[in-house]
Amino acid sequence: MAYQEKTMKNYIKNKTALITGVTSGIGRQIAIDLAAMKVNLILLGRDKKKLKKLKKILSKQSKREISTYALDVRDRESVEKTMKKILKKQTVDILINSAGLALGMEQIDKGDSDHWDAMIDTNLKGLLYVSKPVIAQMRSLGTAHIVNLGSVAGKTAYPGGNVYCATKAAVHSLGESMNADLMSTNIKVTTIAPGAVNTNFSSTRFDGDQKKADAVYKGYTPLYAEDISQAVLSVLNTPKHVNIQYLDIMPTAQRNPYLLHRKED
Ligand code: 8X3
Repeated sequence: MAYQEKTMKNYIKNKTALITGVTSGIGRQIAIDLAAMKVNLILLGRDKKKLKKLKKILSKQSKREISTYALDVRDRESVEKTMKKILKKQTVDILINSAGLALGMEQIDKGDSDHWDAMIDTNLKGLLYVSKPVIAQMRSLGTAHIVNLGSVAGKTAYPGGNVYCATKAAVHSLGESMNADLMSTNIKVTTIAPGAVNTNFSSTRFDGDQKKADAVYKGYTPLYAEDISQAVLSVLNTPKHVNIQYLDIMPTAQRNPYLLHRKED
């Protein structure tokens, strides 16, 4: 068939997206933007109050179905139970694995083992616990899309990044394996690998030390949650035959974790 010029189409209208980590940052923004694209939403997060508030905001602007589930993706048993409940009554066309965090920036021999567990359990094991039952259902749908939030940290490790970098490298690797395992289906898998994004990421990493967190984004324009969400939307809003498997997004001032151009004040 000859190439035809077409205007932008909404391929995801009326689809249903399940998003983890929606109570802040990138996950929250993706939920807001998908609601505007007329997508039904299943929102997962740890904080019941924040979930309730987000649902209220989104319900006002969207006539789509929105349900929320308070859930810690680290808790395998409750993930299994909750996912069973969700998948019994809804089909998930889009899965956004956004829940994740970094804790600490100590050298490898000084790292806090509890931090390590929390990062591995959330960023890696939590993603697996949620994805497994959703993918099983997606196979029966035939056509679906999974987006995993990776990081430039998963591509290029940096001092003090150690376990966080390792979990994100594992997410990148899982994305490749998911694509391989799902080769014979129309289920697409995308890894999004952002550089510095100004969310609560750094204040969480530095245990609420706002001075340290602000210093991470000083002297240049970082990315914002909106930038990542826009990229996720454009990756999702593609025809069935287009699978964008991997996307790096960096602030223009940052070319990799070591090359960051800061202006002095
Ligand atoms: C966040 C990017 O460079 O702070 O995943 O690790 S970085």
